[in-house]
Amino acid sequence: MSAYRDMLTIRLFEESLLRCAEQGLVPGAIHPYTGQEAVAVGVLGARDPAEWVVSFYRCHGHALAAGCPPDRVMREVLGRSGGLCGGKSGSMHLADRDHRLLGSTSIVAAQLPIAAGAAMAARLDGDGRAVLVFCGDGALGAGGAYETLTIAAAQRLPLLVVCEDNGWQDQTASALVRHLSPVELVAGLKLPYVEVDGNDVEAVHDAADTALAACRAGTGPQVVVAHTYLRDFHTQLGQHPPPQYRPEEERRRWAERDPLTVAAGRLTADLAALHAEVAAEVDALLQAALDAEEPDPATATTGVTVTGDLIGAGR
Ligand SMILES: Cc1ncc(C[n+]2csc(CCOP(=O)(O)OP(=O)(O)O)c2C)c(N)n1
Repeated sequence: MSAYRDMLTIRLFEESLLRCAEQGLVPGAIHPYTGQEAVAVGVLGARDPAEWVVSFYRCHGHALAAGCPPDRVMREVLGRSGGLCGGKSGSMHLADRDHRLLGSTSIVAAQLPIAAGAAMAARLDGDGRAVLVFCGDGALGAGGAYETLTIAAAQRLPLLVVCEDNGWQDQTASALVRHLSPVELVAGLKLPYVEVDGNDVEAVHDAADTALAACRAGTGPQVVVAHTYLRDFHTQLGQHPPPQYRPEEERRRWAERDPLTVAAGRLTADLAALHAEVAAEVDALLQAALDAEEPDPATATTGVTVTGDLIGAGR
């Protein structure tokens, strides 16, 4: 029930932000996480909260599932004071030291070497903790991903790579542009991996739990390839992309396996009441964010140092 609630919170959070984007209320672009909620909630449900997480531009769901306060995430995305990073980072660059969200990056695959560095620090600290990093399927085709995975394997770094294979890379179907699937790629690098139904939160949780245990035990990097689907479009810049971007039949097929539908099938609780409750919560935090001031321009060049005193502080 708690996983269902967490996924529902992310879904309604993202849908309200999409409506805001349509009204021009979101500075810059947002990359929705609708449809992929079971990956963040399943994986981060298996994490030790002391373990660092690194994300990418599709990061709102990861931040919420990592325990970042939803009101502060909402304010950050809307560029308001009180946001996770003072309202100065925006949608693609969420970071929160209190909840061990090391950062999120707009540069495809750049999160991987950052996470490997954190995993190196964890290994040197000998604290038995893993580092978790999320990426899309397209990111695994980037040169930096290959280099990171090679070094992580050679150094046996405690790194869990969660590849969210949603079948698309921006507005291009992955099948049209990739030579190897994520699984073929990591298998070729001789990395231990598991494939999982990324719309089944329990299956994702179990896969991540096992992979994290292996990372912590010192067997080196592990990869979870989660097959999932993005319900909305790659990014939302304040207008609807043309409908021909995603085949209607494909969208319908995946909608039948929506992560909320899959999880609901196992529950007997009154989900209508829960929906109303979560919707009211999300409405309230959206309103509070919209009512908040924009950051004071005098603070534009001040910030929080997210690294340095954080990683490897115990050494
Ligand atoms: C280095 C770099 N190249 C290109 C882009 C533009 N870009 C943003 S998202 C994206 C597609 C990435 O697809 P994938 O890794 O599958 O993740 P998804 O967006 O599907 O979650 C591209 C090419 C970028 N942000 N960074």
